Amino acid sequence: MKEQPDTPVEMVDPADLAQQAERASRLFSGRVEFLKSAPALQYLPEPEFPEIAFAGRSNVGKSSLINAVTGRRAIARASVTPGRTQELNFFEVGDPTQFRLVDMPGYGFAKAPLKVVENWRRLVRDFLRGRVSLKRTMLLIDARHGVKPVDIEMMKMLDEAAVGYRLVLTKADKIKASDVAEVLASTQAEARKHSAAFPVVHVTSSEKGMGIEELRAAVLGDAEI
Ligand SMILES: Nc1nc2c(ncn2[C@@H]2O[C@H](COP(=O)(O)OP(=O)(O)O)[C@@H](O)[C@H]2O)c(=O)[nH]1
Ligand SMILES: [Mg+2]
Repeated sequence: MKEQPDTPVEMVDPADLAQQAERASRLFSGRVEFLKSAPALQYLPEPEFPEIAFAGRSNVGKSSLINAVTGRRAIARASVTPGRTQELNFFEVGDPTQFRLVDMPGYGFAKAPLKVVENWRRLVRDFLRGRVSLKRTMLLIDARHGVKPVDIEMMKMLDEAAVGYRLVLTKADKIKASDVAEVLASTQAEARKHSAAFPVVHVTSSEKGMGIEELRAAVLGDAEI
């Protein structure tokens, strides 16, 4: 039997990938606009466009990555003030709108009251389960720490909701290349244990622009599925 490539990326023609990246960067250099914050499900915008969510522990580099992908200096941070961390923030891309980015509330913050954690879990789980327009989630993992038990909990929520997700290592500039290779291998090994996880893990640095173009192309591709 012919051996199957185990990664979707290997099946993509490099020329197509380059074209996709160019299209993505053109799209992101146009209209990107904050739409609204939803502190509870009843405040969600109508699910009229495809959505790509960004999730991860607080401080993992979520806002920085959204800013890097959209080529804005502070679009994600502008709407997320410290007291409003338990909200889903929606951004629109394209004119007319092509898709939305969703900045999900961070998790794993130290010493959070139980009630806050429970609210987070309910909001996130209900959103993942019920959001028909949600095409993909980018789950950010700090390259310095690798996948932690709280991240595995999040991965299980995504598996159970059958929401496909890509693992994205952040802050790769902060560690040596050999350590990046090691955390990439262990993260890929973890991804293989999860039904809804992509086998290919992205390596990024918002600070240095590493992996941003590829991620942009992936976001666009996922939004168009
Ligand atoms: N060196 C480096 N620092 C980063 C990178 N991404 C984020 N940071 C820093 O990590 C901290 C948390 O980033 P932020 O985007 O606010 O994380 P969030 O809480 O997940 O939204 C900030 O001090 C950022 O400047 C990166 O790629 N490289
Ligand atoms: Mg943030």
